[in-house]
Amino acid sequence: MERRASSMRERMSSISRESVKAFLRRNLFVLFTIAAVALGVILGFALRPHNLSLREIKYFAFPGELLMRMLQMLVLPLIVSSLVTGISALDSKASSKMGMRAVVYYMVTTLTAVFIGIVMVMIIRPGKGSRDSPMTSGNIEPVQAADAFLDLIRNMFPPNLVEACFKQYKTVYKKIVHTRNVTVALNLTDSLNGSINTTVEETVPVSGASGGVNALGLVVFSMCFGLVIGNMKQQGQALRDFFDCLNEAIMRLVAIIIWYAPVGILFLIAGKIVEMKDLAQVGGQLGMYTVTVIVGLLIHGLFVLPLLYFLVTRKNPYSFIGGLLQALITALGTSSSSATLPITFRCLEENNHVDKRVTRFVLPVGATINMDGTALYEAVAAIFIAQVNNMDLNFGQILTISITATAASIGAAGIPQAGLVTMVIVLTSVGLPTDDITLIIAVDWFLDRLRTTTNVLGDSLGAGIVEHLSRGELQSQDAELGNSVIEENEKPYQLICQENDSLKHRNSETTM
Ligand code: 7O9
Repeated sequence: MERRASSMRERMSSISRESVKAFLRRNLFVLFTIAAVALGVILGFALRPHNLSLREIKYFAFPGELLMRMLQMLVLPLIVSSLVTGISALDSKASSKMGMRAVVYYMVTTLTAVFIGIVMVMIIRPGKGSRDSPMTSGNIEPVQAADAFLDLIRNMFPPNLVEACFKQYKTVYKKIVHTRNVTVALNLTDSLNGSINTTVEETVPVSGASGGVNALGLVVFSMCFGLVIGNMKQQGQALRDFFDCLNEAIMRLVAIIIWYAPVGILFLIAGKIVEMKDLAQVGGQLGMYTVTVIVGLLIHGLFVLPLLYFLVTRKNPYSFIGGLLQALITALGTSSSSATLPITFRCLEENNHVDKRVTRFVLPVGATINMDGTALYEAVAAIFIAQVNNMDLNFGQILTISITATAASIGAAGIPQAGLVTMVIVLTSVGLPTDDITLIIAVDWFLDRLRTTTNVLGDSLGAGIVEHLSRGELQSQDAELGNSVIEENEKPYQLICQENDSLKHRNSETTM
């Protein structure tokens, strides 16, 4: 009797030990990543009193820089291959329906984010009181909104695909002096006319370029390309296989790089903390402004978006967000939603089991045009600057700010040097002074990280919502057996995973 009880106890403890081990194994990356953030913050603050020189800080942050470079290396082949296969795997009716759903989701959430931002900045009123002096001085280049808009459209159609991988079109201004023949009336009564030559100086927009990936152009091209090869039936099979295989290969590279991510994030965060100016300086209006943006982002990311997810799918949004933790922390560390894209893909597909046909389609488009955090931030910043200048905005002006902030967040990836340029456009649309942007630059690096996290969260929950809404089309496509390229490759892989799980044995290939 006693022996049996003790063996039971032994088995129980071994089971719980097993389950703890399984839990640790499953969440190893996330635990590492959270530990990396904590260590990074501690290390950063521990090194601050040592007053490192700028050169030393640069060397110190080097491992973080490496992570950024590795992630960015993957982004280009990843978005092209995933968009091409994502769209070609769906028939055109299914992809247009899914596209519509995604666009409606993007519009609704971006407008909600702007609304929350405006309500928060109206309630907290961070700009009232005596005026802070700008911490940095610099001149803000004036931008013509019309030219920025035309640049956006131009960037959608890159004339050279290779160049689109590293350059964007940007309008630059040139002063040109030219003579113009002007007809003048010499004598009004006799209608005696003559002509004289005058020199006029004119500022003309000419073509220029700015560094950076032309994401919009590549996204437009890849979507059209995917649509076309999807309709090519048997003839397009070779290309579909090629891009599918390319995508799979890139995802395996992601699985390798993800091991390095905690180290990179540790140094990215520690480096930034060592580098930042003294926090005590950020007080008064700027401090309240930072709080306003943070509260707005928290409300949007932790309540509004999860509520929307719950209302649509009736599933627990917070367990979905739990699966995304690593992507969110990477966004916090890198402050770039495009660099985070490889990790976002992996979290959604591996942890949350979102259909690959959805993630491949929705995530790259979301990373390019859906930026809830950015829209909220720009609206708050514009109204903050109005408050600092004691300007009362009427309803029409607030509406203008919401529309331009939404448009700016959608177009950001297509506008060269977007950060400042979009801010200038929002401010000039209601006649606010653009020089006051220098007021908020001091905290921009910090708020950028938080809004990037919100952007990634919005894209990911969007993928979950679109998958739920499109399950009808996805299932009917599954039923047409053997039609989908993805299904063929996916089945054996899933089988291997299941087998391995039941054997409690992992071979290195499946964990990758
Ligand atoms: C934030 F997904 C890709 F690969 F197609 C892609 C590549 C590049 C998508 C977008 C981009 C890109 O260049 N985006 C971009 C985003 C360019 C300029 C500004 C921004 C806005 O960035 C956000 C912000 O500053 O609020 C934020 N840092 O989400 O990355």
